[in-house]
Amino acid sequence: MITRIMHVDIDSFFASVEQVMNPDLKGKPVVVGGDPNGRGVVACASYEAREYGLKAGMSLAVAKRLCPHAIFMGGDFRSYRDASKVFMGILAEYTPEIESAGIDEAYLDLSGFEVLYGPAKETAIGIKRRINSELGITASIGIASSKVVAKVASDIYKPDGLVEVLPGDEPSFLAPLPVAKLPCVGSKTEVILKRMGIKTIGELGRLPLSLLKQSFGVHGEVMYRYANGIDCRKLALNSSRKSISRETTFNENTADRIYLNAVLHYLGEKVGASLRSQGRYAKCITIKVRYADFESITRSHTLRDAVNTEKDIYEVGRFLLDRALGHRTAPVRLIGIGVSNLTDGIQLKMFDHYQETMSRLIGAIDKIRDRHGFTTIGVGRTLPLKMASPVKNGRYRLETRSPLY
Ligand code: TTP
Ligand code: MG
Repeated sequence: MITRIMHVDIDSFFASVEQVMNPDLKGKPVVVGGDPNGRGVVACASYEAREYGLKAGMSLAVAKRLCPHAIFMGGDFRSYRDASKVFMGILAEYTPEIESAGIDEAYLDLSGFEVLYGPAKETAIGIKRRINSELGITASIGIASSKVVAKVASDIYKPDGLVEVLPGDEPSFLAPLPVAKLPCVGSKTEVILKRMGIKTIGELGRLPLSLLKQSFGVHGEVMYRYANGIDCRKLALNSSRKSISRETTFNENTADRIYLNAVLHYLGEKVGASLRSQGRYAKCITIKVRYADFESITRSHTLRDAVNTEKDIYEVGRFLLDRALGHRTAPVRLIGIGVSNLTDGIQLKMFDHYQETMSRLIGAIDKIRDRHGFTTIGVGRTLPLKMASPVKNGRYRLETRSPLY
């Protein structure tokens, strides 16, 4: 049986949803990320904005300089989540062999599918049409014999692209492309490779494995395999997100521990609510701190038992934050908290009335928040936020929320 993997990725997802919700924005440079006079970063730039050099991760201030007439907005995560559900629902109608790889992307395994349903490319055209008619946005699709090649293929003719790499053509397809197109090559690796004189994936694939291992450790081996189109990874079926996190960049750097704890607690509440809405629990809690000088640290702690209450998440987060900051009084630019190592349930300990009471209490809190807004109920620890941050749509308006990263 010939392996056929499809990678589907929506084009400029957040900005496209905004353009659908407000047709006046169609054809215009749109940036989702927040106030351009604030200190956040671009989460998504529409393709019209990309023509001016705007891209995800760029500071909003630079984005504004490059494209002063762009329309900047904070983002409406509920709508993005709803659009994502419709998108995943469409894909699920084609095959149950799906791995969701993020809010706007997924892999489908179509191996053996062609005999029943015709060529994979025809299926891809149908999927693109469905996404376009039901959501009003475009997606790009890559089809190949492995995940990595399908992912590269979906990316090279964005937006509205469709590329199929036929079996056996993988090395010649990859060879001329710049190394940065490989998902395992980040910006730092790209710089190192450039210094080594390596610009294309073909050149990378021809380097001796031993040299790559020596320079990049185990990662070097992955680079070697991917550059040669070798990727035996199976789809992680029905996997939803492997981690959930929230972070925020402050308007002004702060060293105020009480305020930092308040924000950490609030972000922990959001993470907990999201975890519970998926009926999941987490074993690993991670915090992230970025200082004013951009030095960033992350600290993690793995628990023996999985948790999902904000109290548990915050307590570990607070412990990690206290330990990370120590006696440092350096101002902080960003903090974040996340959970990973997720499970679908926990074993309730027998006669654990506390756990039972807590889960009932949290369930009631979730319902109140769903109905009346997130900020209607909270602990005293988040009071400093009540005083410092405006509330919009029942949520504190922190600077630059980043729901995914
Ligand atoms: P991507 O699929 O990486 O990007 P995209 O859909 O905006 O653009 P492309 O056409 O190149 O696929 O990410 C999906 C969404 O995830 C994106 O619209 C916004 C969000 N996101 C962030 O919040 N921060 C980030 O740094 C990135 C890369 C994405
Ligand atoms: Mg996308």
